[in-house]
Amino acid sequence: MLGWLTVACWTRKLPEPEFDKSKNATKAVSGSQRALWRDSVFIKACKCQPVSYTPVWLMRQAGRFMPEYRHIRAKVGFLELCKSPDLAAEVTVMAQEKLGVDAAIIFADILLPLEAMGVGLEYAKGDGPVIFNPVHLPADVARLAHVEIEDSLGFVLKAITIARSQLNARIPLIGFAGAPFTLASYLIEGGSARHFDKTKSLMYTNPECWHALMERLVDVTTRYLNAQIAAGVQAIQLFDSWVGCLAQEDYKEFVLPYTKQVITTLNQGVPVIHFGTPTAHLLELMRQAGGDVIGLDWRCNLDEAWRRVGYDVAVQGNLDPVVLLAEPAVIKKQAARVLQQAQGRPGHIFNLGHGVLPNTPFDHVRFLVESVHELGGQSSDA
Ligand code: 1CP
Repeated sequence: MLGWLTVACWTRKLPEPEFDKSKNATKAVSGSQRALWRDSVFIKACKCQPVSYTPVWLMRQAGRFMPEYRHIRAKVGFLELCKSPDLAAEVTVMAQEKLGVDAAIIFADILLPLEAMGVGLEYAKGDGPVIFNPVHLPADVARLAHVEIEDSLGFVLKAITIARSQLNARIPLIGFAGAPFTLASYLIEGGSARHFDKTKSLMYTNPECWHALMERLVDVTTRYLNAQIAAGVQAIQLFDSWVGCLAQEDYKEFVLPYTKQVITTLNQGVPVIHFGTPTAHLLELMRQAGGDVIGLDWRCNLDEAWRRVGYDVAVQGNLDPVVLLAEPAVIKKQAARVLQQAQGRPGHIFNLGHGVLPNTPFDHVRFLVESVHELGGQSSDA
């Protein structure tokens, strides 16, 4: 362990590692009943409680960088995979086990509830998602279908139940949804965007339509997330992936009240991670909107960002995903820098500043997880 980490480990008083690696491969027979995840390093870190080592998981930890995932995808389309609970659960559990990460995230996508709203969704090869009937006018908002979660998104809930039963009982399962702004951006742009010009134009020129759309998205998202909690997830991540394109005042007026409403309407007691990019200018406002954990992208310094949001909230992040394309020595050095910025304070969850890139070598990802465990205080016999 690095010297500065030893000094900074005053918070890590627990003598016993909460997670025994040797048990990782053994699937829990009665995981949900035993609920060992309650004492996991991940859940404790979400609550800013001291832990014996820094937990790590990675956004997009199940994805194209993983050979087993590519193998499955060679036979099954992406939407079909999301809608096959057994396969989605398999991918979820496989990623956690192969990487040795401290949390699993259910395999799904933030755009699934939009498809349920009847706008038509396709993941075109190489071009990203396409929404066939984008929202531009109040009439488009009025046309959005009411979503009965069980009927339209029951496959995600089923995947959660299966994944929970197959995961090691010590490993928490994270559920997720897109935050209202990021979902609205896909609905309005009709897919991925660069400048979010259509989204912002609607916001500025037709605020009533904007507010009506956000209200619809808050309603679907809160019911969807509460259903995920009921189905068995232990934490929630709210992805506001593209919210950093907004100025502070616009975030305050057009986004904050809605994100806050989602977070406050979620069943209490389940930690919420509130993530966005590139959000250095929005961190205090995101904190106001809520979340037990603020997700940081790689463009900000973790130490400064944490000071700004306050040490009574946990932080997650924030290694640049591109670092994983570099050689192992660089990966380790950069991981050490992130850990050094966290100073061993209670409430740091190690992650990337955004998702794992598809062209990342699997071995590098695995090496990162091992390095974080080693540098972040996991004893070698654990
Ligand atoms: O196999 C493939 O080619 C599909 C690639 C892929 C994958 C693996 C997509 C398409 N989605 C996913 C899974 C996914 N998406 C997960 C699974 C769990 C895990 O992390 O392991 C999660 C959490 C998401 C969330 C998601 N989807 C976000 C938020 C996270 C982020 O990256 O900011 C977003 C923006 C999406 C939209 C999306 N899904 C897929 C694509 C190509 C896109 C568009 C991205 C863009 O607009 O740039």
